[in-house]
Amino acid sequence: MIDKKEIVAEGGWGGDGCISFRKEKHVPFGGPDGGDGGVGGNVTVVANPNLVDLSSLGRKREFMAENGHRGSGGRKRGKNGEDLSIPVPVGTMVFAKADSGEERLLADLRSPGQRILVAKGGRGGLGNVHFATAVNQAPEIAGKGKSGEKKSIILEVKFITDICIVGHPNAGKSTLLSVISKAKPEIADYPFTTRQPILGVMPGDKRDFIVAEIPGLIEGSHLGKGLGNDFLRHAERTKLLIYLLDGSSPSLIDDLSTLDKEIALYKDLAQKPKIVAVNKIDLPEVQARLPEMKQRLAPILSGLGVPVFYISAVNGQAVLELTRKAMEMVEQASQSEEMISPTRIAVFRPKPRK
Ligand SMILES: Nc1nc2c(ncn2[C@@H]2O[C@H](COP(=O)(O)OP(=O)(O)OP(=O)(O)O)[C@@H](O)[C@H]2O)c(=O)[nH]1
Ligand SMILES: [Mg+2]
Repeated sequence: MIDKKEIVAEGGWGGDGCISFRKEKHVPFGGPDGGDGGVGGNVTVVANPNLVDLSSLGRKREFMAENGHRGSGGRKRGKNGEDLSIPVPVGTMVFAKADSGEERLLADLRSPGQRILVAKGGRGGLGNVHFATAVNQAPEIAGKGKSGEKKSIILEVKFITDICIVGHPNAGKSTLLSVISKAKPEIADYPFTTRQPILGVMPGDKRDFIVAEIPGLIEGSHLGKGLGNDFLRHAERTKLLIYLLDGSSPSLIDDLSTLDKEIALYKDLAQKPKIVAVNKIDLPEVQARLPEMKQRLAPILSGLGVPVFYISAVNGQAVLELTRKAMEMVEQASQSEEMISPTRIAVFRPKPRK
């Protein structure tokens, strides 16, 4: 999966202005009539809902729009160069990289079809009609087309999701995603089956919820162990994390603490609302240990206000309860985000004294 790429975007050159003179019968000294050059094409980046990563851009690094065409006689303006659109997934952040290496956010393409102009085409040169003066009525000069803007651009995809399922390899993340959404991730009894984030759409009562499965995390993912923790960039903009634990693991509490540590080591993920789900309770050995698990987990999680569910992704037990709670928490998180958005700052006025 390619979710970060640096490219060079270059607007097309403007077309040159034209040097030409009117040639008409019976008009011995026709004046200048060279038209202007066309404008160079712009380079834009456009959010395309059918893409999930940047692989459609291939190995190409330089993206240049078409040059403007030359002007021609009869005051004809040259054709403008065609714009070049670079398609990227929804959730792509577009940065301009300065020579100093500093990156500045130009746009966060959050909705399908949203676009940003990243490199403007150059202006066309003026035709010789513009250069005629009282003393020079037959100018043999025209303007040259200008070069387009050239910029280093960094494209970084960060999925915009409602829920991210995180957990150790083999915990059953793909199985859970496949039962709550129409996604069809590969499911297998070995670790790291899922090697890139997978998106699914979970239907809710009022709206759909976007759910992602993040590849398995292990102790040391932040140091590059296993598949590393780069994929967590796709959890940065989620509203809720579901920690999925494998109930058949002999070290459930350690698993929880390792997972939580790996999450906390990645940017601000520690601040996200969470639910813990212990999976595979259909297995008899897990059933047998269930009371003990509950006894050990409850005091840790209730203190933190983190709900816990004991589920079986395979037979659906308690999955509905889990998803209901998840949707409720996502809605709560969305509302509190709206409250702190700058356009919604509440103004509190003191009540007049009686
Ligand atoms: N008994 C039982 N097995 C389950 C359950 N959920 C998943 N499994 C099995 O656990 C194994 C791993 O499931 P996956 O869904 O591939 O797990 P994952 O967390 O996506 O694994 P990775 O992608 O490798 O990180 C598979 O053999 C599943 O059939 C469950 O609720 N009960
Ligand atoms: Mg998986």
